Amino acid sequence: MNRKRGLRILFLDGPNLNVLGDREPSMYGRETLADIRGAVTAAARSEGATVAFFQSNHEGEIVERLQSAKRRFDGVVINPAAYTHTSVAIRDALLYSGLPAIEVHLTNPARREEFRKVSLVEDVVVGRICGVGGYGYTLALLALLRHLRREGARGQA
Ligand code: DHK
Repeated sequence: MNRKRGLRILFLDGPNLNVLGDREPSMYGRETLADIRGAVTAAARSEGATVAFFQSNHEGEIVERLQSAKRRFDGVVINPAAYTHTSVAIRDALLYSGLPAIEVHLTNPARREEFRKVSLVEDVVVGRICGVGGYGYTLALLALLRHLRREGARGQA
């Protein structure tokens, strides 16, 4: 952690999250990814943290972004979307990055179809925030910053 620069958090979003607002609004809401990013950016500014965003519909691109995040970020907020339920590759890349992560979902997958009840990253993240829509991203940022600051303080003790 670099105290002068502030903590750097990478937000990663998986497939179909680029069409939020237009996609099954009764399920995912009317908020767009740009709206969510705006709220996260404002929260990051007041926390003195730096945020970067990446969305892809392609598994390999998410894997590559996680690989390159190692040593360039302090933590990750990830919504792997449909890849949550299928991608060993994203799980492995998250482990490779060595970065503490929070898993976010707009909906609560536990209340949906059986196949959404499996998360291949749930046991390698610090925590999960589900079912509160786009607000979950801001909550994830605050939770991750708190986690990192606590870990940092512990490291100095
Ligand atoms: C988003 C998706 O695209 C789904 O495939 C997941 C997740 C749930 C969400 O709630 O953010 O099953």
